[in-house]
Amino acid sequence: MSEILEQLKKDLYDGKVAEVKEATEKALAEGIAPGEILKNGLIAGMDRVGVDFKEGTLYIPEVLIAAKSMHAGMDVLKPLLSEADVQSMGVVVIGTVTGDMHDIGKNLVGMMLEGAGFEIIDLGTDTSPEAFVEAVRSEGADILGLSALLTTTMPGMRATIDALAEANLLDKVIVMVGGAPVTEEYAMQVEADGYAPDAASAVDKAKELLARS
Ligand code: B1M
Repeated sequence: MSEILEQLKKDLYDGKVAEVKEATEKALAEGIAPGEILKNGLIAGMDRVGVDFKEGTLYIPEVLIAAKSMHAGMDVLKPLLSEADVQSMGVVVIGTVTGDMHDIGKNLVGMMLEGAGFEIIDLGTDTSPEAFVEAVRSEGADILGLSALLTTTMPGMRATIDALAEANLLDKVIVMVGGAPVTEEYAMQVEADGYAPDAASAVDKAKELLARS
């Protein structure tokens, strides 16, 4: 592992916002691919945060500042990950489900889809089923992406799918779900059209589902 990525991981863990931005720029200047910086620097650092948060050696304020650092690094990488100048592949409405404030993974999925040529309408976090339905209708979405990071908010996926059915939109939009606690089995259980474990596979899955529709 290169020294700069090790530094990036450490700075992210320590919540050093300016240093994370700097290290991300330095890694790019050293010729490291944006995808590798993301995976082995930013995401790897955030994974360590997650482990220590779970074990109780890091607390919410520290996690929040690490998340802020993650965003600072992602801001540098975003134009590079999204620079593919291709015709629109379709419209994706994406958001984190009701009651859930986590947005880093959802933002990554949005960035990667954008990079693959999709038009992204991001509804942010804590999005109600009604807001998803309204956006799917008004934006003429091809795909709806639902993200959840808490076991307690996963039912928001089912509620959103039920609301789409009630609005007669379920057969007009492809529903994709994901997030750390979400599984393929859960996706089937809530009758989503597809599931992806990470941002890169979300792009493959979106293309596959569109080709099948
Ligand atoms: Co929270 N949190 N958090 N948190 N947090 C987790 C999720 C947790 C696993 C930590 C732990 O205990 N180990 C735990 C959930 C336990 C559970 O339910 N199973 C947890 C908890 C409990 C909580 C609170 C309840 C804590 C509290 O208040 N007591 C609270 C809830 C607040 C709320 O939402 N209502 C809370 C709060 C927070 C912060 C606000 C402090 C902060 C969020 C900041 C932000 O997002 N802006 C935070 C963070 C940062 C985390 C951890 C540490 C990191 C999450 C993250 O960003 N990961 C997390 C522990 C962990 O996951 N390691 C944790 C990096 C990101 C790149 O990965 O989001 O998994 P991820 O996204 C991946 C894939 O999942 C996938 O692709 C992404 C990229 O590869 N993916 C999709 C995601 N969405 C997808 C959608 C798709 C397809 C793929 O299709 C549409």
